[in-house]
Amino acid sequence: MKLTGQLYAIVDLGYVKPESAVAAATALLAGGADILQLRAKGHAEREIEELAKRILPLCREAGVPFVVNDYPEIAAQVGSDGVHIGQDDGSLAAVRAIVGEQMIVGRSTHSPEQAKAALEEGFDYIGFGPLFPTPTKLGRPGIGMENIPSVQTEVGSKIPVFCIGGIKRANLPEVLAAGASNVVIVSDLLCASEIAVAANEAKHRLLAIEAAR
Ligand code: TZP
Ligand code: MG
Repeated sequence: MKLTGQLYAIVDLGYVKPESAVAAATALLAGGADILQLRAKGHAEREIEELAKRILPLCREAGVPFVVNDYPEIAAQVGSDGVHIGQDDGSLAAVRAIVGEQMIVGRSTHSPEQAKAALEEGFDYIGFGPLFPTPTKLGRPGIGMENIPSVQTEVGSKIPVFCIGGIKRANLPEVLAAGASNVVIVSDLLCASEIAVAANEAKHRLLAIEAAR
């Protein structure tokens, strides 16, 4: 499965209770998320695996790639389309040894140097950020938007670059004007009163801005 589309949404158990995770996934998909990730920091692996097994068929039905954050073993076990790892989560080769050659493997990057290194190592896509400080990723400073154009040119011409961190429906115009084309939006969607409506607004805003370029 290939990663296409501009809106990468995350079911993050920092915002959604485990018992609401499937409903949140359903709503994000209904709203038009192009990629869906399950992110569950500090939860038991068994619980994450159970949720992943329930969310995977929803993504399959929607034709949307499903990505598991942080746990290559769980990704391999449930047969997700992708796995996402951070800077401290080891090499691509170590992940490939667990998930095989077919799975999409993404890397979080926090600087242009890390972005280029991830491309050279062979990752299938990157997250680039946090652009702005965000409660979803506490303790990480915002890196700003000034390096988006160079990362788009040098990395984004080869693999998808998803800008992340503090991105909301309201600031999509400025983030895309700064050069981004694909984004991850977490709290702005999950904290909305209607997750599906919020995701749909984000999706349409992205498509409209892209179409007007
Ligand atoms: N990695 C960098 S910023 C971030 C992650 C997982 C969180 C983004 O969440 P939000 O709520 O969209 O700022
Ligand atoms: Mg991680």
